[in-house]
Amino acid sequence: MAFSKNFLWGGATAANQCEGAYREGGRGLANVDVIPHGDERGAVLRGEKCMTEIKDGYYYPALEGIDFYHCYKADIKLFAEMGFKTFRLSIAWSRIYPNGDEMTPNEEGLKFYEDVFRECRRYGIEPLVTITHFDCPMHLITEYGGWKNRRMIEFYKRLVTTLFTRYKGLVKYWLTFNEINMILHLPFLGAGLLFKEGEDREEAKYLSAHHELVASAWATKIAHETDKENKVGCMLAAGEYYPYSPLPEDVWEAKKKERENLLFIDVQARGYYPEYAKRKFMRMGLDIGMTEEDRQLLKENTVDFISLSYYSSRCVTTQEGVGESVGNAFKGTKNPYLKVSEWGWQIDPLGLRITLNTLYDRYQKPLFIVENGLGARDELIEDGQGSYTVDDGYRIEYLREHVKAMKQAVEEDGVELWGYTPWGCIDLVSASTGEMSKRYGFVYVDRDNAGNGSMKRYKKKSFYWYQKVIESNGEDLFLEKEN
Ligand code: BGP
Repeated sequence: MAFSKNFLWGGATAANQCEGAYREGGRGLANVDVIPHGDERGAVLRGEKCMTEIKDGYYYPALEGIDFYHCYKADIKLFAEMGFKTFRLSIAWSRIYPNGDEMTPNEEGLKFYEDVFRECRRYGIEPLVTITHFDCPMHLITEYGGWKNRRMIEFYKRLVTTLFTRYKGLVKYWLTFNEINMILHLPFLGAGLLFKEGEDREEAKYLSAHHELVASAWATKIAHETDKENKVGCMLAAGEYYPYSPLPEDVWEAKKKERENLLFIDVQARGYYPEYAKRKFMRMGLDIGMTEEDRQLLKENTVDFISLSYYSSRCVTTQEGVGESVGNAFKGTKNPYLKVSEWGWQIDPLGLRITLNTLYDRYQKPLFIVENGLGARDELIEDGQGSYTVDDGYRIEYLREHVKAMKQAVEEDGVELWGYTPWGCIDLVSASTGEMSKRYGFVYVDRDNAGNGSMKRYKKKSFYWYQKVIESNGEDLFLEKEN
């Protein structure tokens, strides 16, 4: 058997894309609330268009999400029925500290997550908690400038201390920042950054990244001090960079791009900035404000494991006239050998094996795939038993090929992998487009791009497929009918 008996099969979500109830339970406004669906979404995500409040004339899908806030019991029951061993979810910072800089937390917010964790435990599901999955209280952005400000470290420390203390014994697996490298691509979403005309954006992003890296090391330290059972991971938007051709310039370009991402994990897993990063900052004339305390802290508090999202490999070239590809906010060169999803994201299962090997070779720490999946348009059809379903063979195929690749990485290459939580195990709002129609789930949610629908949940064909995968611990990747 490839996977250990403790392998953590499950699914992943994030507060901002599923909870909704943005004004309930004393919750404060956050960056993720004010990102509209539609043409201006990209500019808002990148911090180019300033949006700090809810405005008339826009539709903001996160405000209601899929109403997980009220439906969590029924949703977790469905996850349990699939056999989940773990469930990845995130904390909305502004439920715990509505403004972010208060001295005392909001009990109603704390209670909500406590109830969710207890519900998971009732079914033997281990919660896997992302402390911040893109969200930042709006007050911290308008008052302090988001992560550009070093004071964010202090607010984050307060948040994590509250969480680790309150959920001691209930939560063991923690991720400090979702896709920490996203700050370079979608800085308003990733770190609450807004830019002024003429501001040096590169500088602002790397300065903010340093603050997040220090905050992440604090979280690791505090987590271990609070409970030695705690396991803390970093989280990378991963995907190997391929050179488009064997032209040495293309190979060098791929290496540079790879380092742009790995820089974050180099610091979080090895405990220091690599030489190439120091030179880069020197060339930029950037002082990230590293103190002796920071240096020590980073060194002594590296993560226990490395988690990653993987949707596709990436490709780059220095040559002109080669087609472009899109995907998870990372623009690149079109790889002519790969098929693409309906949203143009390239599909490359072997790339997952390659990516896992790169990360394991480099860091020698356990890995955890906490996002993977296919965003596709689904059609709800009658199931012949008075209800509805989706015949999503395309999703099963995508996932099956990726599970095979991860199995090979474990079995043949010896990569230590703790678990697998496909993204959006229940349909939720897309981060990049704000659409509901870009669905990843095993469970269909009746909701459309304009916010219409009953919010009812229906099991897709992939629900039964995944149930079988988990039951057989990854040995049986086919539904009966397909054999
Ligand atoms: C990752 C994010 C998720 C998720 C996923 C899929 O970058 O961590 O929050 O949304 O990508 O992307 P999308 O929703 O844009 O299809």
